[in-house]
Amino acid sequence: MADRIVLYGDRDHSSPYVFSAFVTLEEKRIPYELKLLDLGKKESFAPPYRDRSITGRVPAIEHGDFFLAESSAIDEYLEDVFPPPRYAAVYPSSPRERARARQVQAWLRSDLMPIREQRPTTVIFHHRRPAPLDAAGAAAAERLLRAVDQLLPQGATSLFSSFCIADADLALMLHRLIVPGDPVPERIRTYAEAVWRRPSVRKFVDLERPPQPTH
Ligand SMILES: N[C@@H](CCC(=O)N[C@@H](CS)C(=O)NCC(=O)O)C(=O)O
Repeated sequence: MADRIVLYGDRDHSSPYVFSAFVTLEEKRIPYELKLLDLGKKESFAPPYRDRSITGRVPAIEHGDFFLAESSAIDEYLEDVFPPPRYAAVYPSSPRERARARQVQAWLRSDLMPIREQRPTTVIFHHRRPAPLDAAGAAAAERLLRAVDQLLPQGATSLFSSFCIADADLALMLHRLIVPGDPVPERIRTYAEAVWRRPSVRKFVDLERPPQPTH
């Protein structure tokens, strides 16, 4: 029997990183169990999760006796262990496109802090109304939109020839602007909304959430 997979997420379903691992599992149609931690109660920093995940952060997956945290490492592990063509691909096959997808993922996780701070995912998933972006937020939004304009082929609904997990991560970042009504050019909005309609993404967006985020 195949090793079972457990995905550890946050009780609020508001982590963009859990989102990424969740979408990968759903795209690949891998059976898994979702276990939720209450980050408001610092459950991820309590043993045994703290020690098994090493970082004390969500997401992590448990696959048999292997435990792994860090969302993009999880996405890549799942791509390696459940590869195409038997399972849907979540990374492009060409080395350059694959590298570009990883670049986008790394960038979204390490930059654009003013957007992440002023447009937290509660704006998307808990319909919180944010204040207008300040100058730093507007500058970060401009950098994001300029990068997407450069990366996205005209009329495309994915960065490469078919969907990859960087599209999901990028669409989430764009929805931080789209949902509260910040200006986003039409073709970029069309792209992000197409990604947002994927069943894997919808399943995460439609998860039942506590009325008040705990974290
Ligand atoms: N770089 C990590 C970031 C993970 C992360 O920051 N997770 C947050 C939730 S969004 C967390 O676990 N926070 C624990 C806490 O603050 O109590 C990844 O990509 O997985």
